[in-house]
Amino acid sequence: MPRTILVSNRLPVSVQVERGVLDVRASSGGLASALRGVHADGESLWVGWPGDVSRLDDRQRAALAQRLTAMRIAPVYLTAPEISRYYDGFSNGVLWPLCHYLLDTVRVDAGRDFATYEEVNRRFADAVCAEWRPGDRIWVHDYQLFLVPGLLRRRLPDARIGFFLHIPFPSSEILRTLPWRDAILRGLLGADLVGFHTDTYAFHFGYATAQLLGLEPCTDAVRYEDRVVRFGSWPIGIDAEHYEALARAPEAEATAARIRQEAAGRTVVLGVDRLDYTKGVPRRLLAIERLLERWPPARTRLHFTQLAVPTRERVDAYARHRSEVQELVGRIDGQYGTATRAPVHLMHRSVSPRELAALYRAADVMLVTPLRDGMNLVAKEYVASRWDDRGVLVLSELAGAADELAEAILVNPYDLDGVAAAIQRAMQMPAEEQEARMRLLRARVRRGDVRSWAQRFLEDLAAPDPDPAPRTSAAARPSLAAALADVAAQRLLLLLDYDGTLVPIVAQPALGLPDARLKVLLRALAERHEVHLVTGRSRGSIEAMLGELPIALHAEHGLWSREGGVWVPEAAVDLSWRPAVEALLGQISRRTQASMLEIKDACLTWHYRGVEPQLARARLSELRHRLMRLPEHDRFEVLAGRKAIEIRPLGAHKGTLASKLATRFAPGAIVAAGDDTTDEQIFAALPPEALTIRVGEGRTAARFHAEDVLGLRTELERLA
Ligand code: GDG
Repeated sequence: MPRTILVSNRLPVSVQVERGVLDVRASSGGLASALRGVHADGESLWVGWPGDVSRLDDRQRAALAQRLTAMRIAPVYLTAPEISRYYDGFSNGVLWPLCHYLLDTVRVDAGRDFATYEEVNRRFADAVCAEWRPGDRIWVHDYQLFLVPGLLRRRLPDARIGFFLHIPFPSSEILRTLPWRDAILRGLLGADLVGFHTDTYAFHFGYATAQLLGLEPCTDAVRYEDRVVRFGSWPIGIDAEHYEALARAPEAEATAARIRQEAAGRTVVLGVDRLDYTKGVPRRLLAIERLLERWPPARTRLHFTQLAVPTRERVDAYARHRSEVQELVGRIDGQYGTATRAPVHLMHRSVSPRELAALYRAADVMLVTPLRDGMNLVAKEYVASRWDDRGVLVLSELAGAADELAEAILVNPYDLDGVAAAIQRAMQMPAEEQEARMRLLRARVRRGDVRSWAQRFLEDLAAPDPDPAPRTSAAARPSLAAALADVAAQRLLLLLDYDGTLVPIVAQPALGLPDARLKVLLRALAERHEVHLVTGRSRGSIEAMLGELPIALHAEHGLWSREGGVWVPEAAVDLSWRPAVEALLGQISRRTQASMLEIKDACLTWHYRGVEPQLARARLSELRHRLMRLPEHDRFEVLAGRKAIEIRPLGAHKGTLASKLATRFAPGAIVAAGDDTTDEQIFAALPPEALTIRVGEGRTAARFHAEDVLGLRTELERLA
């Protein structure tokens, strides 16, 4: 039976040794509780790190292994140095602050940490591969495991892989500062479905694939290699019923009453956060200070409790953060406290779920003001606990939860005056308004609870691809080496594209020069075979680079051929459309930074490789639209290439040339290689027996694949 394999850094349990006794405890935290339901309900297996087991002896380890197996858990054990580099160093020292837009906090020079991050991600992938059976779905979680989907895809090409990110996916302008950004994006693109909390994060991801990898994403999918990767938002929820039940329990009522009594008629204001610098506690305290300063009644009416749960204390930034918070609390209480009362109370510890529910029940005003937060479950837990429809939520607009919880008082956490004013407004909000807002909030939190979140993601993961590409696993593909070895003894017709096929694509076409080894290869091939270079470049450009070699050159997709030493035009071509098209392209090119218009003898090519992706898309659609409206529109053809669009005479393409040349050779003695749509016209024009080779991934009519330029060149060396 197919299963769901859950993969996350932390497991739903964590292992400790207390006075030599093995202790396996349920671990807390949003992710573990969110997935616990999936694991309990269905056929599933959970792969993750159980915590530090270095102090266990062999007997305890065996006992632990047995207990984990019984819980359907496959542990990935990590050493202390691994934890320090992969978890503290790279995950929490680099990725965490980066994704929360705190560039100054990102560790400097984390190369070694990244190497360990890669290594540990590989170990997680190994553990999944060891367990995976055909039909199993894999669901990988969070930023500690960004590379896992990509690593899995290489080894399990046919597996269904989902990924969910629990923290914000930053704007691509932030992501681009990360030296390992490409690896992270390619890792994610190994998945079939990539999920985020909000549409904004999903948009950032799509945009980053365009800006940083040059892909062409649509709103919710992007083609990568030979697959479609879907992405979108699946906002996580909480177990709303459970929180409501906790808050309804008489015990919680009693504790809440005690808290209110201690506040002695003051307004109970609450903050609940892991003591993490992204949660905005210092600024929240400054806003409270501002309120006490500006609105004197607050000095006798406000009772603020901040529960600050210890977290990641081994990371330097967290220790500094803790002292900053403690100092601020001291300063405010020093200034505004009396002999018997302090306006701010700091609880630096964790509390039981029951106690937490009681705190939520007691709070008249809840402050959730992170500087950035993927979602923020505390906001939802507060709402779910308020079955009496009372209380006011003040929520940062920079938390993912703000997209759903619009009836909260939304604030910009960087605006101290704004936050102070919002707290005052919350403290003064009439009961009817509280009720109206809270009722809507509660309905929404209950509807989007954690079960429906997991169910919807897993259903979407199982759904068939919208536009399936034929999937051939690498192993099932026919071997190019063997096919070439079979024909090597004959005299062959070689039709070779240039850019992207014999040399890598570079930013500027003028820089795509042939290296000495390529020239040696082409010369050697020409001694035994008939070599034709078929390019979209102009005559002048290709001749300057390869004119000295004894091979035939074809420029502008075959409009010009040089088989002896002189260029011959294909046939009389109608160029009456050129002036109008050139004027239009010139106009668009001038308005578009980093684009370039290439003017050849017959064709015009507009290159937009470096153009800002959204602008490029808009300009392309404008261009296509205006081209179609030209009176000359039936005299030219428009062809989309790689980050370039080409306008050329009707009917002149590489395919026309290929079929003409092919008549001179037996079908089995033709070898053609290319990397983009213009080369597909060659593949389509040749007889089915020809050895057609696509360089790189992508939809193709070619029979064989070469991984990249170097891969193809190595294969061609067999023929020389
Ligand atoms: C990440 C993302 C996203 C806290 N203190 C105690 C305690 N908690 C519980 C809360 C809540 C959870 O921990 C914290 O969840 P958050 O969502 O607020 O924040 P992160 O831990 O940063 O979680 C976040 C989440 O993943 C899920 O995708 O929402 O944006 O950063 O459930 O109640 N629980 C108990 N005692 C405490 O002292 N029992």
